[in-house]
Amino acid sequence: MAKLFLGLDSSTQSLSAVIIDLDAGKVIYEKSLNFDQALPQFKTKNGVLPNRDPLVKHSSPLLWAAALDLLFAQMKKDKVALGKIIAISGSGQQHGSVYLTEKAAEALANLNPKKSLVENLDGIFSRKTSPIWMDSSTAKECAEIRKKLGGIKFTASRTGSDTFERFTGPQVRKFYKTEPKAYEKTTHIALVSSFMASILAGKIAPIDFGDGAGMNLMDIRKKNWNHDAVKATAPSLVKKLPTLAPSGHVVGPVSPYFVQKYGLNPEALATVWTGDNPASVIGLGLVKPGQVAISLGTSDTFFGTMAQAHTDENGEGHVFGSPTGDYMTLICFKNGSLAREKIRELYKISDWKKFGEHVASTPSGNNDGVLLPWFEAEIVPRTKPGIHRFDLDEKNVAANCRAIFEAQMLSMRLHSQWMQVAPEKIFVTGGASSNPQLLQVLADVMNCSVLRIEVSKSAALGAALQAAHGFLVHTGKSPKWDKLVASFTKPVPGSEIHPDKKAAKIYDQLLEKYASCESDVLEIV
Ligand code: XUL
Repeated sequence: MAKLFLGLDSSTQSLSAVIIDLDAGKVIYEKSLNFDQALPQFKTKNGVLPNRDPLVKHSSPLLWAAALDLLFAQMKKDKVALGKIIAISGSGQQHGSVYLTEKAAEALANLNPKKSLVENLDGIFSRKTSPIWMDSSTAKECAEIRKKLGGIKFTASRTGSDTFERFTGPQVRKFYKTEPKAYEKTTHIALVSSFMASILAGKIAPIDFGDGAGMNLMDIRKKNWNHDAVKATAPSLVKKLPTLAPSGHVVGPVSPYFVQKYGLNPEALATVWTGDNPASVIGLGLVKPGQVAISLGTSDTFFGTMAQAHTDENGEGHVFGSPTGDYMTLICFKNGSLAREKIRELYKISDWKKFGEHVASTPSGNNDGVLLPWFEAEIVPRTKPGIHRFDLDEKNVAANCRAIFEAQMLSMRLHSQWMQVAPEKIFVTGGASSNPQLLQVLADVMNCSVLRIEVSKSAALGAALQAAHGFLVHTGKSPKWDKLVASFTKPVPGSEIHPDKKAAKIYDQLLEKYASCESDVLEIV
């Protein structure tokens, strides 16, 4: 019998499902359900509830529950062999938090299949809405917690990251300060991931080491709740937090609700979920320390797997637990395609092919020209918007095309050094990864071969693989992650680009100039 595993990804705008047949090494089903379109009664826009304060971004936990019902109904309608699913895991948008009362455990244990999940769960929340990762209303709380923990370096070295406005701890602190009564009534605080896992398991599920690291509450090395961080956040908090566990760990059989309503096997296992980024790391095949992926999207993201928890003393990058038991880093550069598109517009370049031709027509190192392309306020390095040129003629179209991408890659190299990881190969994904001229610059700056991967729904795929891994461990096997992911995460054939050794030397030197330009500008602004 085919061994099927279901991975779900509850992201900002949608809930997705990926089902894999493990022995066949194939994805057999994929589906996504867009929240705004499928559930308009919740009145979200791009998955977010309207709010007068632009810094406040909340969503509704009942929306996520309703989406789970709808997606299972859709799978049933699509005649998916739900009875053959052996284990389910998932991933959630990171940092978002759900606040439950003492009624929650009982409601979860007694889900009535004659009613919807919304009807079953309405009334278990001490806070109707959930702050999500897009929220940036907790600057004050971040400063308060960071101060109590001894500053950026100590906060990062204990919890994996400096305090960030979207991280759960500062959000919990704000809730405690602004709604103390509702905070007191809260018996359980869940993440999006552990909330969804709790519904499937019919009991309060643990938080995993991947998503737990996005809270500013977990000790990144010991993988338990950090006493000082918890104390700095809110009173009586430790009682409200669930246990921590490895992702994919079996919570129990799925709730009878899903068996009776949708035909899941009563022996199917519900496992611990993780965050969408840790799940993507698996879905992209980064299961060995030293493996790195760069996603060239709206923002550019640098993901890497590492064996030791090195943290960033400047507090720009994050360290989370990886579902493999190693660590992963996430460094997010806000001015990704956003900035590349601005240059394209500015110089009236018709398309990306032409942009690539401009890059190829200029020499590596751009005759020492450097551009700092912060069209938007940047996260890494933290700075205000500003465009700065050094030895670079503003009127030279081709040189500016090369300069922006060289700067972005040099910045990635510079700001990922704290990881102490020398990648053997870099996997690239995202829109701009189809541009060979840009990939050559990437390979040369990093002095490393580059391979393209095209995985859609990498988080849900990672979650399905996590379900398979969790099941195998549960049944006494010792599955190897690299074997498990191999047939699901193959790079695009023939896409490997090797670094040009001469160009790589030029970039070793340009990196020094880039770093000094950056620090000069950061001192002034
Ligand atoms: C990561 C982060 C986002 C969300 C998106 O720190 O905030 O990537 O996980 O869902």
